[in-house]
Amino acid sequence: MFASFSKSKLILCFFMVFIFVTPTSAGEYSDIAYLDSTSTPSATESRTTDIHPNGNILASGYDGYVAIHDADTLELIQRFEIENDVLDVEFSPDGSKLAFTRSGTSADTDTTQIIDVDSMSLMDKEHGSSTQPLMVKWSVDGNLLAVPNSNKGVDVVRFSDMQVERTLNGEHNTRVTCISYSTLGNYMLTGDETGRVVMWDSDGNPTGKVWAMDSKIEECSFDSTDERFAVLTTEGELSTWTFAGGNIANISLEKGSALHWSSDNNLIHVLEAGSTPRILTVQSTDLEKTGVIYLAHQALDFSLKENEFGTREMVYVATNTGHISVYGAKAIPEGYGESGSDLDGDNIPDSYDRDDDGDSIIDTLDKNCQSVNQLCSKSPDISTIRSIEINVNSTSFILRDTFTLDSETSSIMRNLSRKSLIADAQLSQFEENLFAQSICQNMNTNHFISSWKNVIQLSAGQLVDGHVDCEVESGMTLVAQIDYNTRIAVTFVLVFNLSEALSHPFEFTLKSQPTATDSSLAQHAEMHPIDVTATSTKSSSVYWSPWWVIEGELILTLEEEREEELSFFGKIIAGIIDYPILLLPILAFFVVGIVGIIRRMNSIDLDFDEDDEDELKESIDEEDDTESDEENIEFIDDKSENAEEKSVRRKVRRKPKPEVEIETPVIARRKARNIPNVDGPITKVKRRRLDSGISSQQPTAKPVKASKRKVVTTKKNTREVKTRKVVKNTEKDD
Ligand SMILES: [Ca+2]
Ligand SMILES: [Ca+2]
Ligand SMILES: [Ca+2]
Repeated sequence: MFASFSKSKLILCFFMVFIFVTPTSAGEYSDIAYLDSTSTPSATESRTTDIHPNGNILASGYDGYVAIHDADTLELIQRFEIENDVLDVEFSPDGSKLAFTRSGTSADTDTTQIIDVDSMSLMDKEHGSSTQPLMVKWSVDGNLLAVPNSNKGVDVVRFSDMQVERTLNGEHNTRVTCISYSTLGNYMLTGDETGRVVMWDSDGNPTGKVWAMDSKIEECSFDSTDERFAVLTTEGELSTWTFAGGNIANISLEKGSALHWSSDNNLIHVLEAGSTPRILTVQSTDLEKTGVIYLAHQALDFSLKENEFGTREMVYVATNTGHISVYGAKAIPEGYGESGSDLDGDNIPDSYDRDDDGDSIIDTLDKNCQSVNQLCSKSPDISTIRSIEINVNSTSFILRDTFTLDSETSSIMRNLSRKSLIADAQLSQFEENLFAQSICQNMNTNHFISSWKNVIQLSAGQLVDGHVDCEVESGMTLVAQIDYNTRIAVTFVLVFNLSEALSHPFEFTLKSQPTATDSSLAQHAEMHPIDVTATSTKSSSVYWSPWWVIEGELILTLEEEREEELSFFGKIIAGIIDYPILLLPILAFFVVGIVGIIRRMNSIDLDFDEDDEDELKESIDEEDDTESDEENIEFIDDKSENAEEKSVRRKVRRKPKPEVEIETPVIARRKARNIPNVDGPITKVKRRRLDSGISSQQPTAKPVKASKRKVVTTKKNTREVKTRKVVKNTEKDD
């Protein structure tokens, strides 16, 4: 079961050795993690998978296709169109043939067929059955094939002419759901839907050994020495038995799906379905758990490849999608460590690097640049490079470490997750949570926590404890199935306690940029450069981006922010801006005032009309008087008009006083609002600063460990400076 050893495989082996000598007691995590997925055009509902005995090629079955992929590069070698759903694929013991079963059609009941592996062609060897044969098993010599028949038994078919050699009938009352040949070829096990397991001799006669399990048998399998066998039920009961029939060990899992013995019989790998799908590795003697891979997708079947130490090296999982997802140790990327200009500082020279500027847009698709003179692949998009947001409060130091996956990986991740819990095209919040959870469960969180703890140096006190959570920042839910561009951003939320209470100015140094932890999904993302933001509950934000590896350590100082004393009028304005509702009583007051004035004016007009009448009456009475008297009357009229105007103006001027009285309480409330304001993410963005004095420290094309200490202050600047910085990088690099 060993693949031929390419250079990258040798490196991979080196990694595996490293993993074995690393103690695994530091918390539960997976030694291998998600690597990649196969793709088979038009195929959906991957249901079954098997690996070639030499480990080089992988077979998988879908709704109407059998696909053969290279087990290492995952490239599609051949795709066979099949009339109906493929139920099982199984390589012959010598690897020269691939048998598969499929659902029949009304026109064609030939449900077991053979592919010649050497010529990659479908042979005309067929065996018909009027039932749905869920599985096919080769005898150890490769001369016979066992498939369930329609009589609730098994047909043993000769490969040579595909005719039935013998039948194993009469022992099961329900459909046969598992078949196993003993490795020495003499015995067979069959299991059925009600949980009954039967052992048969080489002539196809029942041995009289029968076992009853609690639910449908998903898998029954002899070890390679015929001393023991293991049985897994759909309800998750895993049990091991002696050949004679005695029970050895039992464990209960959530749901059972598939199992494989390790080639040395020391381990059993079990696919546990259910709400937290995972592949468990247990000791075969006591079923004690020794390893686990958490899956963020459905898992119907799996196959695996062992390395020379007998440990699973690669695991291939049928996900009920168009993909087989592959788990393994990530090989060192091509070109890693070679000399040459390396813009992002990930140790992969630009000539090899798929993403020179580390913004998760691969070079060939990178259109992010500010001017035509720039090379877009060397001008990082600040919003998608790795970002860290540090927030310090009185007792804790919280670091949000966000990485963005490239669009291809993101799209596959969404496809895998779409049906992980609910079989529909929508990605639910629960499915997103399962995805985030599996990231944290698979990674070595202790390594991750210490990777940051080791590079953060506080000027006073230290970081203690440490806890990490995984969250999906964006790109999972509400993304259309046909969207192949939206990228998934994942955040590790790291919370440390402070050994000393926070005091300002709070200075700390980021000594270097931690890389991705083993088995972490972050291994698939660009880790440099980094967009850095830091703030405390009482400081404004400090911002530095992009922080290039070559810039060396970064010193950040959080100064306590003192609120500028606002003028009396300023406070009133601020109060109204903060609480616009306060305008209502003021407006109401104005309205009431204006209405009052209008009413008052009307009443004055009435008074004057009466006065005029009286005066007119008097003037008629005194008609006999001299003409000069008439002039007097006119004079009196003029005076009364003036008096009216004056009285109106006075009333208006009196208004402003109550207006000020209303606004006064606003000032007090404004103060109470201040503290959360400092913390708010929106404010933080507005206040992002960059020290222009430091921005002149440009990375050179060749990475040199900078020993210069850089201090980031809260000196105000604009994002334009940052842009200019990027431009310079590009120019210098060019
Ligand atoms: Ca690089
Ligand atoms: Ca890169
Ligand atoms: Ca890029």
